[in-house]
Amino acid sequence: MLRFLHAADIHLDSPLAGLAARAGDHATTLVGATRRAFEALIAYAIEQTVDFVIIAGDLYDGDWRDFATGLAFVAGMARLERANIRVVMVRGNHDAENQMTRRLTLPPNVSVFESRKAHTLVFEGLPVAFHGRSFGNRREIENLALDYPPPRAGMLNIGVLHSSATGRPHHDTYAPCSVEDLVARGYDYWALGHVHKREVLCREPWIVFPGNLQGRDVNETGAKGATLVTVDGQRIVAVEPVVLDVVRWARCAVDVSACPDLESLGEAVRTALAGEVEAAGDRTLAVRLTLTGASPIHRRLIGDADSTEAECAAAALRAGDVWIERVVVATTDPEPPGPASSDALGALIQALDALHATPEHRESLLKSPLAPLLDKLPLEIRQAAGLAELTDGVLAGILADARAILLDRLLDAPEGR
Ligand SMILES: [Mn+2]
Repeated sequence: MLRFLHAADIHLDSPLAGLAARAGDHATTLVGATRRAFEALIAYAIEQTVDFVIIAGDLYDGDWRDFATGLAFVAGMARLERANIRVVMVRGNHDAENQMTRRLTLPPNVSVFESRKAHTLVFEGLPVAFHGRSFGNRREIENLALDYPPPRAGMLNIGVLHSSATGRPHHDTYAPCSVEDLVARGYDYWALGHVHKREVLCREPWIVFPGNLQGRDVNETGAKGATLVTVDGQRIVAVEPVVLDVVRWARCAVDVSACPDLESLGEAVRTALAGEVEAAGDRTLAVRLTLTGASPIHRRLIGDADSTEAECAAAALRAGDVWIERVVVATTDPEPPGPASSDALGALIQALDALHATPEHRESLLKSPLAPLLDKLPLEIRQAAGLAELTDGVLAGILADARAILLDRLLDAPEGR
């Protein structure tokens, strides 16, 4: 019996997205999440006494700021060396050879594939042939799989490759290849990396993306970890996910239409989070919270965003070890005041409606002041806020929010709020 762990996309020491000052007590946990998940991988490998570990690229997130990240990796590798566990790895787009200016000597149990050409590694006493090739450049657009060496007879053949395969949403195309290209090499197992969501592309032979070790933003929800493979002779008998993340990302939508005030809304949020907290076990849960439904306090929720966020954060703290990454208020007004509700108010609402209904007004809003303001924002902030492109729908959303804020100030705000 032989057992190995297949991991990829560790992105060691990369910060989790959406971190802000308001992370408060959670900041340290969130900042250190990828490092702690890596340590969990090492601990698991030792505890399970696996024969070797494969890292299929993007071990690092990019060039190190200092040597601390590289030293953390060496520390993990040294622990595996003492446990007689071998490590075989390729570099991916994030840690391509030309991306990294700093170097550290790795312990002898660690082998990194060269980037010049696909080649085969074999080790004494291990009936396994590893075939692989690292990324030399960040942008590797060739189909690297085509040049992988033929399988070795009488051995378990494993291909290690960082690749977008046939293409996956939200992932740049690197070293693209088809499932057929991989099957045609005649290997027993393809240890892929790059795609952050776990996926088994094929079972005969096994072609596996283990997903990343630790989710890094709200698009990487659910359990994360590595894949444990069991081999009997030359036959793979089990391929199982192993959960190793220390922070779990989730999206949670809460219908707050039955909540007449912030207090009851907090209670609804706390209840809604209970299931996610349970699923996350003893990990920190990072949540994108979306409030939905026709809410009697819709205008208040938008008009006093600070109170809304703080109330949700308070509810989250009561639910467990939960950090709210963002609160999205997607509620609607159950009784929107009409244009005829009162003279002055009616005129204001008519003016607001006209802003969107009239093409000239829409045009002028888009040209200024919105577009120049948005141009000043970095693209990633615009994307995070859903403002990457200033479409008609986006403009309608901004105007609806502006309307709610104005009406909240005029109609609902108590003195001095
Ligand atoms: Mn990656």
